[in-house]
Amino acid sequence: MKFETEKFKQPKLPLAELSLRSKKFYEFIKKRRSIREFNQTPIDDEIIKNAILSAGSAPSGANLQPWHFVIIKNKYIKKKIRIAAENEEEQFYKFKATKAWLEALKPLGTNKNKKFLEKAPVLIAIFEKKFTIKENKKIKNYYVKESVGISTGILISCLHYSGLCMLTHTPNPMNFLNKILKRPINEKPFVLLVVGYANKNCKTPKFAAQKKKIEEITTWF
Ligand code: IYR
Repeated sequence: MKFETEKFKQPKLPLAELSLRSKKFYEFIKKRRSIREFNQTPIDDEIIKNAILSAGSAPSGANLQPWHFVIIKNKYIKKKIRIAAENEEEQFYKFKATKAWLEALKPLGTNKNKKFLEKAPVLIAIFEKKFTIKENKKIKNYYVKESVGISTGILISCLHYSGLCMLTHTPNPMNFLNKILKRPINEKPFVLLVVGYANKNCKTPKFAAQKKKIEEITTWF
């Protein structure tokens, strides 16, 4: 099969400049923290749009782009989401979580209360599409989790670069999001991203800043 191609030209910069860029990027990205205390300052739609465009530029299996993003600013919908999420979280903390899991969560101080779902100015529900429905036909997507995971990482990076804070929230199960947000059955909630600005009294656990050393996470040949 013939397909069209276009010339790709790699931008060229001096090594010193490239090296400095990598260092600057690391200095910037390591400051990201997951937060749970937001204020109500609104977010410019332009920032959200650019972040979604960035996420949509991610690599994906066969370039099938198996993702959908729902942006929620409406306070009634946020309230519905909070109520449904807190119901699931109550079950989780009371019955579903193993002792070991609750122990691992202790330093985060989390519980079933999810006030941030109403307080934060924007929620972004990210959906993964196992298949796409086109003209009544099912088209299978490939490497869906990998693709949506990479896309979400780019989304988080762009929002952080735009001066915003986030929480990657994953109430379990999340299928209530399909119902509230009227999404079709071929879409499965991946992450509920809570986005906004940190409340002035916002605190983060010190332990969250402790990242593994490079020796612990790499093997070089
Ligand atoms: N979804 C629950 C529990 C929870 C699980 C993990 I893994 C976390 O890193 C944080 C929380 C909640 O949001 O409270």
